Amino acid sequence: MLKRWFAIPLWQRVIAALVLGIAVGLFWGPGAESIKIIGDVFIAFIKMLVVPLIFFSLVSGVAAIGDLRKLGAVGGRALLLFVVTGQIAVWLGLLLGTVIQPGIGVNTAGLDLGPTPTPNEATWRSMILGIVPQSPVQVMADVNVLPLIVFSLLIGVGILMAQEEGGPVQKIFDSGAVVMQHVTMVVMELTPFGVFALMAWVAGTLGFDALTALAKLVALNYVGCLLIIGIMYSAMIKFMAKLSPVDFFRGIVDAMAVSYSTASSNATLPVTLRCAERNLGVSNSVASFVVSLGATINMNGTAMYLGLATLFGAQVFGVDLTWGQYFLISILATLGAVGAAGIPGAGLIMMALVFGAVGVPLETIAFVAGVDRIMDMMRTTTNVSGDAAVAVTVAHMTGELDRRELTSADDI
Ligand code: DAS
Repeated sequence: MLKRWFAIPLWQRVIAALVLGIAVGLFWGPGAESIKIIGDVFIAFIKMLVVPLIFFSLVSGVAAIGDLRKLGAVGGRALLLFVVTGQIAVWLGLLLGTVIQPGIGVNTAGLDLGPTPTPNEATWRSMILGIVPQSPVQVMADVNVLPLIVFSLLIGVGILMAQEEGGPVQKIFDSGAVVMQHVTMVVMELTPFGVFALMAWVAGTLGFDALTALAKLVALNYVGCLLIIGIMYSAMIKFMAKLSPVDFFRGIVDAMAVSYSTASSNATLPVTLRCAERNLGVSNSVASFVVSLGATINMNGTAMYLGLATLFGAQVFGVDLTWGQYFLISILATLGAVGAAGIPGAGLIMMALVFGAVGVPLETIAFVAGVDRIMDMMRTTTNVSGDAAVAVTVAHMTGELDRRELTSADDI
């Protein structure tokens, strides 16, 4: 029985749990609240992953650069493109959430929200000081992601400066990152059960209004991702890499298919590397640096989603946001995307980081968790396409793009 269960791809089990959960919830009504605990346990396991995943994945990703000098021509251009595309993605998510307002109209009066996080009233001075991980262990204990990201990046750079590449310290982080990815895969096996319980709770206590709002969120997630892929990446490829977008997407179609089905940038990495090098003519050194680092820190689909989902949560639970908080969301969503590991559910994990800072109830995570996998598949496809787009662009800029390699139509 168990063998047959695990033989079914996880995403199909999640979709089945989603549909079943909605049906049971609509039939059962408010009584479905009694099984929400299953979903809360699932969310608690997801939150357990935040600190170790960020710490090991980021240190390992930075140390994998292998040589600080690489952070020059190739790294500098790649990081600049990562930041610029990430910011455009976040503000696209904020624009979609503001204009369409998917979370409006849900009656959450009856919901027990638990402790609503108080908005971050930090002053600029305390925010800047807050970025410094004065007590790394305390930062981890408090799940304070911003200084944790800074601490992780510094440890990675420290390994590079100590020329400790391949040394015991880097080996600990490399294997730690792999171990954490496997631990996450184990936790993700709980997804069908968590999704079933949470969707039954949402459907049973909040009814069709909530389901309609979730459908709008999923639709906007796809619209945002398709705009990033179809407009932002196509423009980058055409005007910066001087390449035909059709040739580009034809060259990475395998990576897009694998990323959509696995919802994991890390799992898709070997395919993305092969597409970049074999189909698009990116040199091995640029591809291995940009695509590998990108799989860890360049997640434009996730950044867009974190901006959109924060507004969704604020609208559902009636939290008014100021422009200053919009700006804070844009910073934290970008950092959340940087900190998110390339594994299924990373975006769901990072939502807590952004919500807590602007006073959006963390209950929003439970509310959207049921449909996260469907959205994650498209977010990951966007993330992976962005890694390939930056690799091709940087390769062109640094003379490391062999256009003879470019696959003609009949080679695919
Ligand atoms: N699944 C993540 C990835 O692999 C993206 C996300 O969760 O948003 O890129």
